[in-house]
Amino acid sequence: MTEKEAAELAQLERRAKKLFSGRVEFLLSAPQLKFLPEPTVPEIAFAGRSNVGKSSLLNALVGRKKIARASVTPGRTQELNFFEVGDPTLFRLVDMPGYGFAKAPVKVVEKWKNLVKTYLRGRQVLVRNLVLVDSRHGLKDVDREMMKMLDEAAVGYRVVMTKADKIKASELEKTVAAVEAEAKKHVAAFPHIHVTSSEKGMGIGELRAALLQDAGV
Ligand SMILES: Nc1nc2c(ncn2[C@@H]2O[C@H](COP(=O)(O)OP(=O)(O)OP(=O)(O)O)[C@@H](O)[C@H]2O)c(=O)[nH]1
Ligand SMILES: [Mg+2]
Repeated sequence: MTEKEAAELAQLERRAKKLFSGRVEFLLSAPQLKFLPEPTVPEIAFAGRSNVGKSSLLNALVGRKKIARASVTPGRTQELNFFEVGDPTLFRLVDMPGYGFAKAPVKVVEKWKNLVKTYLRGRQVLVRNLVLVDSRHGLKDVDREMMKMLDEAAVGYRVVMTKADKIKASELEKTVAAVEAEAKKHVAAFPHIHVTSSEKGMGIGELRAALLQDAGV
């Protein structure tokens, strides 16, 4: 990276931090497609297995502890939750229910799955997805399934490793390399893997800057 590029990146990160720490407001919770908000601004959605840290990441990005509800019980988030960023609103962050294991009846999980699938495939203002992967576990088959679906939906996505504070640096390196190699095989996946810890703030500034660019602001 040249000095000029580094300076530009630093400036982008500052702008992103300012925007994410400014107006962020919960807009609505959509338990069904008919409750989706008007598609007026770009949207960035958070996907990932139950308990991977989607809600926590959203909270870390906006620097507030409880804007999205996080919990130790997998299956906490059960609807599509929309958060507006900027004043006036420049884009939205969408916290989604997790896939894979969830402490909920099969029928209910099936309903979330369809909601998420239809949203991901058909939402015109959806500009980017984040696929969150637990640093301790790496990619699981349900993640691969989701990535395949996103490839087909042709919406670009960033793979974001979460809970990096919970694993040794040497182990983390191995897992990231393996995820990176697999991501290369997915047409809609960005080659760069984001490594984050919502707990420690690791990788959050860089991800904010990337999302700002994704949203085109
Ligand atoms: N140590 C550590 N714990 C984390 C981190 N991110 C999330 N957690 C914890 O992981 C648990 C699940 O986090 P959530 O953010 O609720 O996960 P989620 O993906 O939104 O879960 P669902 O809504 O159930 O799909 C909570 O106990 C969080 O405190 C992290 O970066 N580090
Ligand atoms: Mg959640």
